[in-house]
Amino acid sequence: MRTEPVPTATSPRPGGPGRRGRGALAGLLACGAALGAAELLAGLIAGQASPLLAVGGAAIDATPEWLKEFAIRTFGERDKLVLLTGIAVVLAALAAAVGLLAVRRPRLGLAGVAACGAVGAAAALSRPGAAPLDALPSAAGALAGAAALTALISATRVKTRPGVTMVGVDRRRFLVTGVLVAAGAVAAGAGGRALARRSDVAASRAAVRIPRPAGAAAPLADGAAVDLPGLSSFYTPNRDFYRVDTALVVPRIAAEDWRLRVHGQVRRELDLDFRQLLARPLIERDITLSCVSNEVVGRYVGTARWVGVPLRELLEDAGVQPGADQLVSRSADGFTVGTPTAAVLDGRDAMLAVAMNGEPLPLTHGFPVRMLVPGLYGYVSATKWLVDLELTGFDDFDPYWVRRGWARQAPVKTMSRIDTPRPLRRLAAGRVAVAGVAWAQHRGIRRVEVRADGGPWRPARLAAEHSTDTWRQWVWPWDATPGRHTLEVRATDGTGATQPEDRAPPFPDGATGWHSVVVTVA
Ligand SMILES: Nc1nc2c(c(=O)[nH]1)N[C@H]1C(S)=C(S)[C@@H](COP(=O)(O)O)O[C@H]1N2
Ligand SMILES: [Mo]
Repeated sequence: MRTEPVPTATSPRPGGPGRRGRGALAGLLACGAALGAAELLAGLIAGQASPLLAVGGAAIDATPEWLKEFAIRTFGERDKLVLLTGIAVVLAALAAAVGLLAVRRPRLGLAGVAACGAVGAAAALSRPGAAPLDALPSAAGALAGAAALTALISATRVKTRPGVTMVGVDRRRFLVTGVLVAAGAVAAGAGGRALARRSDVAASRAAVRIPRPAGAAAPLADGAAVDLPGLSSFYTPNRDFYRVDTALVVPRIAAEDWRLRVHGQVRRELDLDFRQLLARPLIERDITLSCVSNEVVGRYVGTARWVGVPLRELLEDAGVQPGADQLVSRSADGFTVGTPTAAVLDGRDAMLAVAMNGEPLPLTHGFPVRMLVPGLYGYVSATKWLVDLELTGFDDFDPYWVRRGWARQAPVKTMSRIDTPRPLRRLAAGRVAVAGVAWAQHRGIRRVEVRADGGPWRPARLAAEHSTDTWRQWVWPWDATPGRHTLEVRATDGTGATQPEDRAPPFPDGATGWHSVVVTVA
């Protein structure tokens, strides 16, 4: 390409504003080229996460507890989008800085690119189950970034001809190079993502047939499910079921590729595939699952009909050795959970679930296999994308959240919630159905009481008890009089213990306190 110095007022001096702006732009474009090349390589060596997602995953694991709590509280289920946006902003600032540096000191600019590549490679290699090959996308990205940066920076360099003293930026060449780099980056990135989706787990899931459970769920008793506008339905549809996990990208494991290892302090190691798992007698159970991060007002709770393999029978086949008081379960993405072995063996319906509300587990809820132990918060019982069970001791291993200060033992705390009326609602005077749900999995709910304006507690009408492992809906008919009113609810569990009034945050073993709602009656 012919290069022509362009003497103009807007790009007058070497290193002037025109060059600096182009330097920053060159950095951003080179960063795009690097990411595009990295995505392409990540897609080619199928199954490996891109450096960008590896950095994101490492950032999630390294986030201090207070920040994580703040993020969950502030952004809810959008926390991952916020994290990715944050990474993009930091990366863009870094890229612009490298570009600016490269204008004056090209070698230092290239060193900056190499450093970014090294960070990407280190993050990729630090991910659970990483192989040396996982450094490749970062290396390819760094090479592409360096090449793009060199080409773009040389286009910002001043050209002089003998006898000509004009100085300036070679705009045309910069523009053409920039467009080529951007187009290449987008094409490579899109190609990489398409390749990554090639191994389609959705097809595997669609092909799964869950055999009829030998132990069908008890039919729903009359009056166990109340249908009332504003009240949570007894079964939570899968699309509405809360999702809480540390996975930036949902692990994608085809049922055909799934294997489970049961090992550690056992008499006999087990190794089974999905077909062998489904060949075991299945049970079908209605179980309410709740998250320790659920605030008093929270929605991180839901009830589903699950089908799975009784975990106790599996562990009995393996032969648990005395002293193995902790069952450590591992997810395909390296996440770990520690469950008291005693809780799994005490006769409750602990299971390896394969179906949720009549379909194979949704990918986001752990396809193909997840664990469930009624009565325990999710982080100590409900491992999704389960691939490994190890019998060990509580003294021998700290799982993911325990390492971050959460309690080792975390039975669900008794909780109740007013679903309707919604807070700050304006209501008409007269009969109002106050209604909600209460849960104390595996102990059951014996009583729910409601009061208005700190008056006497009144018993709510409870839906029939379906199982102690599920929540109970409740309704309280209230004669609303004009004015502003505070409604409060509290539940008493099957042991007779009443939900305490003291407000405590979720950390370290679950929130406590009464839910209250303020409404205005006209
Ligand atoms: N692999 C994996 N499993 C996991 C988690 C996780 O981060 N990774 N989070 C646990 C937590 S804290 C909860 S509350 C439940 C939530 O399950 P759900 O997303 O299906 O509602 O999953 C548990 N299982
Ligand atoms: Mo959780």
